[in-house]
Amino acid sequence: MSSPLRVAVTGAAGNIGYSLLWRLAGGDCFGADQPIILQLLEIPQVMDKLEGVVMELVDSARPIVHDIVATDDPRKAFDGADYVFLVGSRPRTANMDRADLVAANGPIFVGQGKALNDVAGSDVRVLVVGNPCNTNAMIAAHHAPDIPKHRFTAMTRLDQNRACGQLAAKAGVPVADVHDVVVWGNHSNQMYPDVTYATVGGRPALRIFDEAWLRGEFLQTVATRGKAVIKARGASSAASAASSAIDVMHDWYHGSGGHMVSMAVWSKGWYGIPDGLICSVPVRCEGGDYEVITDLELDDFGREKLDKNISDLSAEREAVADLL
Ligand code: NAX
Repeated sequence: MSSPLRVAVTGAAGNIGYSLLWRLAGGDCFGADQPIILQLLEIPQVMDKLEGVVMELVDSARPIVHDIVATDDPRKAFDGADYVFLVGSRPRTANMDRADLVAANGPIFVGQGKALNDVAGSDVRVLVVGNPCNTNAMIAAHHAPDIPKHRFTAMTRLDQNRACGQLAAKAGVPVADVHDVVVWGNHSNQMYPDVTYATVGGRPALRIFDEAWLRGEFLQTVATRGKAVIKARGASSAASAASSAIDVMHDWYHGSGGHMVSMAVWSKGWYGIPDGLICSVPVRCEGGDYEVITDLELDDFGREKLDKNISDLSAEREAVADLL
């Protein structure tokens, strides 16, 4: 057996955490033979609940879990961490708009970025799930100057997976037959799931689905899926979010099998996305890293969608200017 990976999870006593931790402990992310040490972070008021989660993890007796650390100190949670899931943040409440959410959660990622910078492992990779995840990832990366910017990503994989699910259902094929769907932009209802290069059952998606459906019902369903889940379940997406977080880190670690996947990453100016915005783009993962695919064509519809996302992300950056 190889030596354990240190895997940190924040918001570990929350809804997503309750699903994510068991997928990690079951070996779905790094492999069934790869030992892990779970380093779990919560806020002081929630440490009792986290203790209960730890009891259940212990009671699950998962063989790859070599140790569990539960703490309210980010420096302890991130100490030597190889892979970090930043899930913890304040959820959006009834009368909060996106700007309020940005203002409420931004400061969390200042402190966590600094702690990562000081104590995380030298090869650390960080996935931000807590919303607004693109801007939170930008804030954390900004405050971790010693960690290369490309080691931070924000999660748009749930949007990609939602899109794949809809395409598979419409075509009547297993979702495993859907490849190379790409999400552009912000993790918000403005994100753009692009099927221009996607295949379904080995055939180009554009030859299977008509444009009116792709730009209408499909786009609308994916964009409002989070709300639909809340309406049906009475609670926000948790297991699907955890599953998508596993997919991101799985592919980052093992590779994406030659396929394009979506990661929101620190822009270097590709596709006209201003430097330093964390924006979802197509990538391929291989050898423990990812490469942004920088030469795809966007049609006028896609360009307009991406431009709207760039404008939203720029406004979010403005709103947190005092934290940068
Ligand atoms: P919960 O409210 O169930 O859990 C969040 C947990 O984070 C709580 O236990 C809370 O105590 C903890 N927390 C708050 N501040 C913290 C801090 N400073 N350090 C450590 N822990 C802290 O929310 P949950 O349903 O688990 O969702 C977590 C986050 O994921 C939310 O911001 C949510 O909006 C976001 N999501 C992001 C998605 C994405 O695709 N990027 C999809 C799902 C989800 O909406």
